[in-house]
Amino acid sequence: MVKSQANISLGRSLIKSQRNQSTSNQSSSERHTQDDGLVGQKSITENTSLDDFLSQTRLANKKFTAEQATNIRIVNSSNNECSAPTTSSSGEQFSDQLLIPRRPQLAGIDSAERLKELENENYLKWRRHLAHLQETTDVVLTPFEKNLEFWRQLWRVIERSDILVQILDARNPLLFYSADLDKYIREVNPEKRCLILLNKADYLNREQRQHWLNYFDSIGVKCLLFSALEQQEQPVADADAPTTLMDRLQMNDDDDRTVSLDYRQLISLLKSENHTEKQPFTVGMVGFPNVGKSSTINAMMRVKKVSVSATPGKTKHFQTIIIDDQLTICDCPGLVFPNLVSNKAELIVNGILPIDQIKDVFMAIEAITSKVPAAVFESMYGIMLNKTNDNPDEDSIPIYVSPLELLTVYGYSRGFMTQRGLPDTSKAAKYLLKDFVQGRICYCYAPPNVDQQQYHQFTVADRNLDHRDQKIADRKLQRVYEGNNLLARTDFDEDFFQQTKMSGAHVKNNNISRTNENQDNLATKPWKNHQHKRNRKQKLRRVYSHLDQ
Ligand SMILES: Nc1nc2c(ncn2[C@@H]2O[C@H](COP(=O)(O)OP(=O)(O)OP(=O)(O)O)[C@@H](O)[C@H]2O)c(=O)[nH]1
Ligand SMILES: [Mg+2]
Repeated sequence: MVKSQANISLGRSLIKSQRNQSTSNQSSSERHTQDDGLVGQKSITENTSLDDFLSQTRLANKKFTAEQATNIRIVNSSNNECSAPTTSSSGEQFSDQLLIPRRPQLAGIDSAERLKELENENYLKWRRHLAHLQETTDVVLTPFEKNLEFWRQLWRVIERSDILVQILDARNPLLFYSADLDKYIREVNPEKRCLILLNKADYLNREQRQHWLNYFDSIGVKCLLFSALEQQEQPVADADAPTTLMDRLQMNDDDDRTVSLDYRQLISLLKSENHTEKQPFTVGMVGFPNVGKSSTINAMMRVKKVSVSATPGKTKHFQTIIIDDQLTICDCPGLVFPNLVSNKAELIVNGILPIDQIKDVFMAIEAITSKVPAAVFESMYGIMLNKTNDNPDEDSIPIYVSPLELLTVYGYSRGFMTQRGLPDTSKAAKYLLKDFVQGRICYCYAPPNVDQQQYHQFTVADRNLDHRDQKIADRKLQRVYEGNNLLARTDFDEDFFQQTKMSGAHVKNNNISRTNENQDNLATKPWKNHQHKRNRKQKLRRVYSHLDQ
């Protein structure tokens, strides 16, 4: 039956009025504004100055007219301020000024428009504060999140949650930690608390885990260790078994905090934080992009409930997942909080920004080669590198490699070539960065007051070849070498002329070459010799010759 147009529009208007009613019935704490133009947009960490200016004028609700030729200022190019940013040694003293934007107090706000205006105002104030901090000091900030819509989503998650779990990548926890988030959640409601979950604990050994637990204890923050990947990989049937070897060795020691939590332990620990017996208790998962917020939720659910990706910025809208009738989890999109980082390359190698956003491949690879010794690359990729001497002491053994050398040699070895026949360094850089971000080349940062050299030591793995495999590989290599090394052979010319003799080109009446060819053929292919058949036929003819007469 075909529905009439009138029925459809009646249905639509009923749905619309219902939706309006439900919005107006919401409690004041659940009122949120959303800039329709911003929904579904990407996270913005870097803007051109014009984009930035335009977005700020839009938020400030101001209109500008262009003025030509009146405001021209000549900038001396020799005095250019665009030099590479550096981290200030005195940067830590400003860490208490690295704030996240606050949502305006809802009391006394009567309309959504007014709330939106105040949110924009607060956001602009916050941007000005950070800009002022950068201008007046030598502090260089992380390219932090500049899309207000993402901050609105964080505000929403904070208001819904009873506790916040700040998820940090265990390889470099302080880069991902925002002390101000802890402060802000208490400002919203003094009953709310913040926990630290060091995810990707599978990258750390026992001593490293202990160092970080000691550090967070010393600053009075509750810290838990978890590995979403290990928990996901654990088969459902073996759910009761401990996961890693280290965890198996320590399975009897319940009090050992260096053992990463089992997903059931994590769930019960979160439930135990519910001191007010609120049902359901809501936990917000927040943090930088790519730290494993969604993976942790999937590990807790034992199924893939939310999407996960190795590319940062996968979750774009917050989602609510019900674990059971006592516990609900909120998955928040990843946000880059303001922090002190030397440059954008640092964010890329730490997996916070997508590798595709890379502009200067050498700067990004420098961030890796300055930490990882050349021997690690050599053993991992089976290449030989020319090392540079980083140490001013002339006699010291060079252990590091320059980005150009690494990219060139690695590019050659993988066959990444440009059309001009040169190694494709940008393609090589992307593969190397991927290996670093995904932990195939693992580098872990020490907490303050722990010596980095002692904390993280590289062990160069032999290339997983046992003795027999190594022999086979050597023989193969030798054969390839011998096959290719034609100049070393003494019979090189003879072979060549032999080949032309055997070429068998068809020349009319050239019996010599054909006879030669036949003889050669008979020598190499005996099944082509039909002489014996001819003999047999002649013999038969002789035997039966009387019948022919
Ligand atoms: N080694 C290891 N990798 C992990 C672990 N947890 C997550 N990952 C990997 O980290 C990457 C990012 O995981 P996600 O769960 O998408 O991270 P997210 O925090 O939700 O990221 P956004 O949605 O972009 O904010 C994926 O490639 C995961 O496989 C872990 O415990 N160990
Ligand atoms: Mg996610």
